[in-house]
Amino acid sequence: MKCTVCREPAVIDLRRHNANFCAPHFVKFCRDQTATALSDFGMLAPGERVLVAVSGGKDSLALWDILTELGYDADGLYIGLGIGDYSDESGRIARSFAAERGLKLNEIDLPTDHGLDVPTAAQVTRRPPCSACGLSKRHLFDEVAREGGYDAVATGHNLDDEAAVLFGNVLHWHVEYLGRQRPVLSAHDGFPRKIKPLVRLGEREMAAYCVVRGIDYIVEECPMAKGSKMILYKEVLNRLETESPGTKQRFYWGFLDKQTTPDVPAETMAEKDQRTLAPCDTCGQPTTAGTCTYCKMMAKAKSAMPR
Ligand code: Q46
Ligand code: ZN
Ligand code: ZN
Repeated sequence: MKCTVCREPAVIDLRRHNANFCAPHFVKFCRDQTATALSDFGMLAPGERVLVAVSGGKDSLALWDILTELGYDADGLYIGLGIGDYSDESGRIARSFAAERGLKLNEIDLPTDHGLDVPTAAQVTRRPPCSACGLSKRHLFDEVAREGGYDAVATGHNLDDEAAVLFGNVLHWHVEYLGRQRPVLSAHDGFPRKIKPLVRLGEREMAAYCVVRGIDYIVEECPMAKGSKMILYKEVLNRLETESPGTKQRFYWGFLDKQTTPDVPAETMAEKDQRTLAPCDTCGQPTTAGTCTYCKMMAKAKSAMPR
């Protein structure tokens, strides 16, 4: 197998692009795909500061690496969720990635800084763990981005993630979610812009990018993801992809091509109605209620916890 560009031995074949790449040309391919997404969707302007949501997994670390190599001023934010060994290990990996490259990693530890871990918050408020986790992460990314003056929050969602979400939204006809499923959501009323620069790259490519670049990442999935519908949707799409390479890309990119409204604001799902936004009485984040959903959940969880 030879590199399509230079004819040297290839390290990866990309069937959906009908191409093979050697290590240097594969790295260039990943950076070029990211740069295309950034410019096609107007995600970041030159000189803007971006906060990368770092989980310790392959996608977020590859994203941080690529944005830095493309010359962006990119800091990381790692949130310790208090999910046992998974959190200990992912935190260690995120810290050593940043230290080795001299990058700035902001850190919040939910148990230490907010008095509660995700499994406990979920249990005492009777929310599914991923709901309590997602709410906490969105809230804290918004808060750190606002306080740190970042122009955008970047997440490592890749083509496989977005195709699986789209598949689920179509299966259940979640029309409202379909309208908001975009690679960029513009800033709105104190909420930062949200961007997904990896939407042109698949999961396998991100794993290969980390291997080629010598990036250590946490391979295990979060234990709370077990049995999730997203894993099932990914398996279904992978089966289709094996039979017909390019299916995922056509499905998701075709959806983006057909979106007619140019932009929607990056308000959180909890703040999606049109009532007036005012600062949360507990944390100061914009909310339509007196107290934001995150502060309500935390207050409820703390009052329900055994002393
Ligand atoms: S970290 Fe959090 Fe995910 Fe774990 S608890 Fe669910 S949402 S699965 S990206
Ligand atoms: Zn090559
Ligand atoms: Zn609040």
